[in-house]
Amino acid sequence: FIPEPKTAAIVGCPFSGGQPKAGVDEGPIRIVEAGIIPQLEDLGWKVKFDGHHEFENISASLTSDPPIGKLKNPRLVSQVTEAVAKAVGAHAQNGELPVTIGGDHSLAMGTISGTLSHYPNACVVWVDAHADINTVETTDSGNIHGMPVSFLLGIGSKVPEFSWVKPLLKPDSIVYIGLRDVDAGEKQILREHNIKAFSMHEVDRYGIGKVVEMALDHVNPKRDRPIHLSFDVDALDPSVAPSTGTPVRGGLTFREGHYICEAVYETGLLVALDLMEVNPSLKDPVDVEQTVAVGCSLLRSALGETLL
Ligand code: HAR
Ligand code: MN
Ligand code: MN
Ligand code: MN
Repeated sequence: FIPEPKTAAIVGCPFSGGQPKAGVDEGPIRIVEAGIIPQLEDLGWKVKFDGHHEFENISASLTSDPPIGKLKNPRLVSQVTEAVAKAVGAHAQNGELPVTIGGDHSLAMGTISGTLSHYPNACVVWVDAHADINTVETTDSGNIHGMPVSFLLGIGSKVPEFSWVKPLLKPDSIVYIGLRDVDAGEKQILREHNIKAFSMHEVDRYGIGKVVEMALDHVNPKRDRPIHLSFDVDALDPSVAPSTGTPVRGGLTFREGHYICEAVYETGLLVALDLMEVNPSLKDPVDVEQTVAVGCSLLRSALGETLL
């Protein structure tokens, strides 16, 4: 799908409005400072990066952004993710592979909308401790980073402020890997809509190799659909990626996380990539450096770095 010479477009998204903890907006800045661009160039990619996106004008234009129902910062999240959707869609249209670095996972409302605008048949592999599928009705926290999938599917009651989000994603076109902290309401949604999910229980039972094969067999049985990989760093065990806003014990090992990225790359079908929720302000410098480094190495694995 991506023409040669392969070009990746870094979409740096310093954004934290989908959740309450400051610092996740520094994630993309640190990952770029750590050298992700030359690292991807070393893998043979042409890498475009024209600076991190600036969402300040959006925040500045919002004199106030009171909650809508439980949803926090709804106008800000909507306008930022709409801008991200346009950026990602334009990169895809240009034949580039958008690599979106967050920032919190509400951004995936934008990235996946952008991908589907150009590749309507794309499927999504969502790697996360969380299902991020709460609706307006089921969210307890009101943090929109726990909700992007429901907006993409068009489930739950509609919020006019988010009318730009088109329900382009079908429930059989997304598969989860790594889940272990799923709210009761989310479990019900997953069941109701028959959404395939491989939790850590299945990773333990079958091993990561079999889980990725089963996941791809579900969303992409003929291996002919473009793939959007949305990777929340909290899918990894907190011992591997400690500096993230909602760590949950019992996560993917370093190798399991990288294996998913390698296996998706090997399909030759990857058209868009997200790496979200690295928050460099939550831990000591050693843990932060480890988390930033693992973010970089996940991105390299998804873009073709091999062990041999
Ligand atoms: N399910 C909880 C909520 O809706 C927490 C989920 C959000 N945490 C994330 N997303 N990092 O993956 O608030
Ligand atoms: Mn750009
Ligand atoms: Mn997430
Ligand atoms: Mn998560």
